[in-house]
Amino acid sequence: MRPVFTFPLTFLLAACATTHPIDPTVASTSLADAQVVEVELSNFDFTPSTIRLDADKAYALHIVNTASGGHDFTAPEFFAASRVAPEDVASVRDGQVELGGGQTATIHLVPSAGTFSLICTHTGHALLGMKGTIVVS
Ligand SMILES: [Cu+2]
Repeated sequence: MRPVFTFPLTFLLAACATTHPIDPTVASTSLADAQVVEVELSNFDFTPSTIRLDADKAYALHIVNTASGGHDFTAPEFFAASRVAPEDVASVRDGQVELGGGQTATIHLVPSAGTFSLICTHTGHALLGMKGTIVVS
């Protein structure tokens, strides 16, 4: 008897290929020359609280949590409007980069123009001032 899993396996591979596309625009952008922008997360601030970027330019967003507790960098509209490098897509979940105490993350991306809100969604942190704005022009 022929293996019955041949068709489903082929289908699964095809599904993976279509749900995990590689953006040719990001790949062709010289991310090696990306400008490093550092954003510090602390109790209870983003520094700087207003992040200014140029549209269609490559950046390495270096997010540093200097606190001993966890914080997140949540900007779903910003990430949705940006082309995030394929290798960094997994670090951004639902527009959010979660960082435990002392952790860092670097997200390579090319932003699009707009003004986007930035917030830490940990309970009470935004009320204590942990919010900001990302301005891309
Ligand atoms: Cu926080």
